[in-house]
Amino acid sequence: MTEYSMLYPENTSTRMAISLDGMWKFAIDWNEEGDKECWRNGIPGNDTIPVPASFQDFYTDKETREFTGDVWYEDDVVIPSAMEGSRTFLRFSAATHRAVVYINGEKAGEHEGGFLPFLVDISEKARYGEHNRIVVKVNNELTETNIPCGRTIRLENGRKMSKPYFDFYNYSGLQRSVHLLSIPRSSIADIDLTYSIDGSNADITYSVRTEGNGSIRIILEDAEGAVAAEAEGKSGVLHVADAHLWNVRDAYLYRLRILLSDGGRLLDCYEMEIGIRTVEISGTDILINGKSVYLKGFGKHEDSDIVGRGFSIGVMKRDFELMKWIGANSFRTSHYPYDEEIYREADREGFLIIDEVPAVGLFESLVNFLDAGTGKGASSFFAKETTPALLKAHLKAVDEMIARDKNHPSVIAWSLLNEPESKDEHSVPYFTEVFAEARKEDPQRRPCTFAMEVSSGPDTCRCHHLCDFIELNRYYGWYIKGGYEISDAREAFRREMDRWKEKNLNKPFIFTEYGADTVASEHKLPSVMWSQEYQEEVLDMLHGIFDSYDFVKGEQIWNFADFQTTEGLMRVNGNKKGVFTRQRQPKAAAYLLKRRWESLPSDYKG
Ligand code: GCB
Repeated sequence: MTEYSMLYPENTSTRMAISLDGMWKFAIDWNEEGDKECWRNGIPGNDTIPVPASFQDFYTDKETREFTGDVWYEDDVVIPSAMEGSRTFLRFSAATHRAVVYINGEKAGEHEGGFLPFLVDISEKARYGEHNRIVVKVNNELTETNIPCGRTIRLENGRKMSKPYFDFYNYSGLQRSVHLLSIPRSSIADIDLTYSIDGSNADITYSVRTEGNGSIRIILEDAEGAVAAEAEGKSGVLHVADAHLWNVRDAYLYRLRILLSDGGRLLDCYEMEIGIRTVEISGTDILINGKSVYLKGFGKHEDSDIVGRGFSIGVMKRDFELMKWIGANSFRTSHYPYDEEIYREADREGFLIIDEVPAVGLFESLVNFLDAGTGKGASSFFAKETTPALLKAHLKAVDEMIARDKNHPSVIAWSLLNEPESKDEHSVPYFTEVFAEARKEDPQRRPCTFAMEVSSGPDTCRCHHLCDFIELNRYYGWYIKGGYEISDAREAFRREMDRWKEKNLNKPFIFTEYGADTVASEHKLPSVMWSQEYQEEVLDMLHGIFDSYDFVKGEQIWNFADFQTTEGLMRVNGNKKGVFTRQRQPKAAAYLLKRRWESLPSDYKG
């Protein structure tokens, strides 16, 4: 449970949510003097920058793009007099990776963890009906005590540099929306929902957490606005006759209205859209509303030209249109929880989400994603001095992610780590705590899992017993035996899969990564690695293997689109495993996937 309410910022009859998105003042703290020079009272210079956005890709000099340290944002906000008397908050949908928030020169709050929201209570410090100076210090340094993991080094010229242990650019800043919130003193803080379906009827069991006084009434309205069920009390059951279920690529949303009143006086009202559906693992099946589903889709990134990892509503729309066009039904929020708007859109479009916490880079290697497969590097990432602090940050992110996302019908599972060290005995207690936390926090007890890289194999991984289904990231035909050796890649892959089969885990397997880097300009007949032809050959080879094991219940290719990474020998201005280019145009493989996914039934192998 988080210390503050994670409810999405809605305007209702009792609440105000005012967007502070737009141009903010911006300054980079080149000389690490911002604290000493009291920038909290006002930042120097007159540069301005859009919020939300990553700061990196607007500027034309490399020093700015690669800047590691503190960047400062400032906004002048008139806080309406009408907000006085209620509780007033600043809500940051994310600040990457840590932030300190000041109002009128006074510290109001701080938060660590770059991909989840936090509230800062400014009720007492705000000047109502007047101008207020909001200053935010955002720090983007990577450490081994926070997720995602990495290091910060110092170059000989004194500049700091980020060394991510992961394969995406360390974009940062205020990358998601900021809101000014006004919430009544007695208010609705949270709600838990669980579903059970019985024939054509459904029961929604609910439990509301409130602050202050009042009693609860709860009303469920169907998509036409007709009342479908009602109940009273902080916890109870809504009986829905002839329930219209939320289904894969066939969404149906009800509106839930929660009213907090005191003797007939309305104190607070909160509204949200929900979908009635169940999620369950049974043997090797993933069941949605009791029916088997085969996952088709992507590992994605929030990544696009110019705004970097900044949320772009236009890019979001395009991505969903492309996912519909290609016949996908799901995606993983690799490697961090995405902007809340993306989950709301998935709720509306009926996409299934594997929601991933930002636990990536938990492997002793500077280039984790490349060295991992070779087994290079020490094998005790979880037996370091930093481990207790890392675990604390990890558990906090799990709590915040589940608190934020638990009521989205689209979210069907929690992915609790990406490609961690899992062969070492020290992984076991660490993973056990993370899994226990997720299971404790989620009222719907969704399946929990983690994505395994190739050295976490059938005979080496010590943690897969914790998973409700298995996520495999496999690059046979690329990192393993690429090019003309692809026939050996196939044999090696088959041997691995046969070993998994022999283990008879009786759990579904999902391929959460597979693919090949492909430069959109390259065509070659016969193929070579990096050409569009080769991407198709790899996919054909891998799909053939997926199809021959009944317990494989899904394929999410890496990656939806080309994306930015740190520069280096293995990356051509970013990772090119996209099925679409970074500008969201199809490579040849997109047509291959479209043919395949449109022809596979939704309950394939069910
Ligand atoms: C992986 C990582 C992902 C990388 C990908 C790659 O295993 O999970 O973050 O981008 O491989 O392309 O190497």
